[in-house]
Amino acid sequence: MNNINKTTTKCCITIFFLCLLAINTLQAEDGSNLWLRSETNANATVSANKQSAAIDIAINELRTQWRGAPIQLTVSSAKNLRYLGNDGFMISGNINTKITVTAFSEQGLLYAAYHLIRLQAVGNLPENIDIVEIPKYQLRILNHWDNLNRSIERGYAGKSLWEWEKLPAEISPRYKEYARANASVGINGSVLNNVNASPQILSAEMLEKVKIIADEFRPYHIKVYLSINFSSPVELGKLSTSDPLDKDVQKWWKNKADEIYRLIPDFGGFLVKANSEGLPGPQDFGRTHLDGANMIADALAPHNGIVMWRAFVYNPTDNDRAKQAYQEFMPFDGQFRSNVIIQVKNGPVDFQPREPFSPLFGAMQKTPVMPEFQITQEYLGFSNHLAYLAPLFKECLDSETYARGNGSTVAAATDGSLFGHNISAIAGVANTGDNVNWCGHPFAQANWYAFGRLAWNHNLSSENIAREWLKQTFTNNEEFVTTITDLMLRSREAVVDYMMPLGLHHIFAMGHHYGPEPWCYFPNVRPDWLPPYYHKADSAGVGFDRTEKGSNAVSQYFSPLHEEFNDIKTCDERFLLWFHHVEWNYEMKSGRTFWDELCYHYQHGVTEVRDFQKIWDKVEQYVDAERFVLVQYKLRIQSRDAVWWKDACLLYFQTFSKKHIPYDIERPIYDLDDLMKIRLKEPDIIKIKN
Ligand code: GCW
Repeated sequence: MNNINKTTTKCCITIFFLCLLAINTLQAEDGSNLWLRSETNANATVSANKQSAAIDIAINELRTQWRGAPIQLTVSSAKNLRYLGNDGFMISGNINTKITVTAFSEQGLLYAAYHLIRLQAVGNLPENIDIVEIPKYQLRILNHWDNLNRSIERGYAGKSLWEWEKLPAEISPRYKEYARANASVGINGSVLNNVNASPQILSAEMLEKVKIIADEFRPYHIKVYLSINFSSPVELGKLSTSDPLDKDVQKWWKNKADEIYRLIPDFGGFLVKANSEGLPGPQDFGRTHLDGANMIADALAPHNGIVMWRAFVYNPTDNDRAKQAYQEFMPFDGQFRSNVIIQVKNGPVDFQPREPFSPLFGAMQKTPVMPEFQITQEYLGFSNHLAYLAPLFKECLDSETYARGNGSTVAAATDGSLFGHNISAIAGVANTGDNVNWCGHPFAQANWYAFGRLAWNHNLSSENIAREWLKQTFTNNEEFVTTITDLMLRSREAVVDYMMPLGLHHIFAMGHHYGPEPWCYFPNVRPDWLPPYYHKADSAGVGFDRTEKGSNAVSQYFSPLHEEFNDIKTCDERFLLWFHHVEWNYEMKSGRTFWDELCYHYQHGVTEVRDFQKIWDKVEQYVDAERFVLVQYKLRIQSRDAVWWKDACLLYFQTFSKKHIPYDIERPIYDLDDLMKIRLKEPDIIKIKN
């Protein structure tokens, strides 16, 4: 480059940066502070009637962030406060004169502190306060699919937060930051390791490390739980069997539980994935899930530990994967020990962008059942796509099961209110990693936040949660908040539309689940791991017939849902291909043929994301440059991916429908042959796209 050119280039760069500064004077933020960005020099007057680590945190948070009247924190064991439970609290008073916070236990005060700070940050504080808050679920738990080598199954935000290699000597400051973030939204439990569990997690060496993390979490009232491998007695204990009815095996688990509780007296319990996707379980010994769960429960019972036994089981030989969890678990209803909870994924198959709720909700009435949601976006574009998931979580929680007539929602069937169980719990598969912004995509933080808020109160609206999160995470500016709340509320539906609208499911690329592969077929692979099993496209139509004439999965739902889903005329069109094999010419409620409707949905998904790009660019003035650019960049990826999905699915299904794509829909820009050659590897997607 000659000198003149060099000078010109320098000038241009300087002008460019000056322009950038003029456009955006907000300080760059890396997202590491999550929604906890309040200023920290408020200097409030706060006192408490007791001292403890949790109360110290409550005091400190309020002292530094509360800008109002003096606050008195009181823990009281008065009988008339028992209804608050361990986590509830009362706040009363006047924000200009005096505020009193009362709770039955110290953690109630902790949650109250974060509640007040949140109300203040989002501008929702009335002058006279009179608040009673009691969480809907007792146990509000994150499940980490973190492996001991610090890789994360379905994790898209870096490596595991748990630095096993440095523990117990070195303690990352992020353990406390993580605990604080969780406590601030009411999460009170964390399963540290992957459900595909290594037996090594229960080794003496690992337990010493787990103890350190539990110690870090304790002041924030986050209990630690572990996923266990059912064959640990053989793998770790060197026994000859892991048969749950074997006396030595039972003793091994009891001893292991005793060992854990000696180190971690408030240890929460075990999460178990057994006889699922190749993992060992009681069925390997001719026993049942009931035998397995009860045996482990007996080991934990003396310490008040619980077993969360997953119902995510399916077997390639059955005719419909969606029916299997129900078939497997319903016969045991009422026979589990009182410290067993059955953990059920929100839908009958597997965390798809949209599924009907699992029929086990409402059907299992004599055993506590807990919903499991996936916060990490395995099936919703990893940390590349902006997909606000509160609407997905709520769609399930608000679904009417009709188990006891109207009002028997999934939430009511699982929060203890409908069937009167003593334990209630809810789990979310975490989307955290060691990325500086915790979740990869700045907006993925909203899903962690929303899970916590809904676990506390499933009656909150997706809109209000989005508004609170935006105000705390970005700015209170009303134009920004209104505009981006609207974008967030549309985002999950957009993903459904460009990936798998109208009840399509599991047409993802094999293995990593990023991108479309509805054509994916290998003769030697389990059919229920391949998309054609789910879409069943042929010259007549597309969709899985789960009606009474098909697999009869509809029969697992109560009336009138059973009949509603069974009849193509009454079936919610959002679930049409979930329950029906629909003819290409079938007339939809819109008056269009099914094929045309499918095309319009794919197009709508694409159009939405293009719109999100425009909307985001318009709010640039309200967002710091660092996060603005990152979101902008990710929306570009999402736009390209949306077109990829649309072209791949429409061109592929067109080979069956033999119909033209309506003329007002964007023409494909890719060739099916080229799309079918794409072979992404998970690490590449994350490397290239993050
Ligand atoms: O959806 C599947 C995932 C697996 C996961 C499994 C499960 C942890 O693809 O990665 O394994 O669900 O929930 O057990």
